Amino acid sequence: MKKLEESGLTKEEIIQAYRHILMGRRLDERLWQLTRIGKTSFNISGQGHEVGQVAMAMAFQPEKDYFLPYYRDMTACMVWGMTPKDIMLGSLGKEDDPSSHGRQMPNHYGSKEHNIVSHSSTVSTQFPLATGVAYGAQLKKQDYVTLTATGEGSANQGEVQEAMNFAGVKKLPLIFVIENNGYAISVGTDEQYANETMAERGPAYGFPGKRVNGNDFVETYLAFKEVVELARSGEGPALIELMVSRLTSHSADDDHSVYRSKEDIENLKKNDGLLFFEKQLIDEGYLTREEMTDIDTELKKEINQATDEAEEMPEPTADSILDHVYAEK
Ligand SMILES: Cc1ncc(C[n+]2csc(CCOP(=O)(O)OP(=O)(O)O)c2C)c(N)n1
Ligand SMILES: [Mg+2]
Repeated sequence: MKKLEESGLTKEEIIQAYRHILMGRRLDERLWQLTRIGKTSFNISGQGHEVGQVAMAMAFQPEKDYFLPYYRDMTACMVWGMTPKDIMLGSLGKEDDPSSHGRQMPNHYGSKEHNIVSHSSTVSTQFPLATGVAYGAQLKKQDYVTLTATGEGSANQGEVQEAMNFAGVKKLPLIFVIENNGYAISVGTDEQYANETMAERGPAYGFPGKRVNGNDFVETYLAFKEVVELARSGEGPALIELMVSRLTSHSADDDHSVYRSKEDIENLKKNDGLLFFEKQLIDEGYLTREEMTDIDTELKKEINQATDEAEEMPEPTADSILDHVYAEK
């Protein structure tokens, strides 16, 4: 693991990164609970992706850069500016949900205010949309960079190849991310692709591709920082393959014990990036265990408040069903 000081980030920024990572975990745990008691319809979890997502998102400038996420990117969306209450409003399908005003399934993140473009349930359709957003920067001579992500199974969809090819041809300021957690629902990587790595598809389309350990905060942050700077200075796109773990079942409607052995599931806990990051923070003198406990308590309070406030908000009314669906003239 690279040392935290090698990131070039300040102590405050590293502690902020930890708050984001822990918020991602705790909020997801809450969303999971809400499905179990019947208050929400669904949850798909980013547990095991949080460290990589925070390191990734911190390499961008969310106030101007665009993000076209996929359903596991809740933690990255919060670095981009969404709040736990925004997320909760989406999961509960409320009228004030910034993602879709309650029209979409939970976990389909979007925020006009924060340059986060909502996505379809059809996996990877955000890839060609992202080429359009990035092409816009080029045509309008603006210096924003676009980020889009998907899973390693979804990366085999046809439109992913079309998007990467177009981005390579046009040298778009676009960073493609494949969050490789080893599974597409119940299907392991052996049955998903025959390449050695997903990263090697970057050079096939004429731009860099790099595989990084998404549990190594600094390795991930520096890898993104490098390609974001290149993209912003007109050097074109890059592909990052983020190696992460899916610590939970695919979704709240799945039970991974059906296709993962007990031993594999036990081993997942030993590969939890949150625990690595906490150990690193202690070993390298950034936080004590007591300070972490205090942060955890604070975040849980914030989540309780977000849950209570979101629950009290109104549902969309039946007569507004077509609002926010079609563009107004
Ligand atoms: C085009 C399309 N095919 C199938 C599905 C159903 N589906 C949703 S998620 C998923 C698995 C995706 O796996 P991966 O890309 O590895 O992402 P992960 O869920 O592991 O993060 C599938 C098959 C879908 N939504 N869209
Ligand atoms: Mg996967």
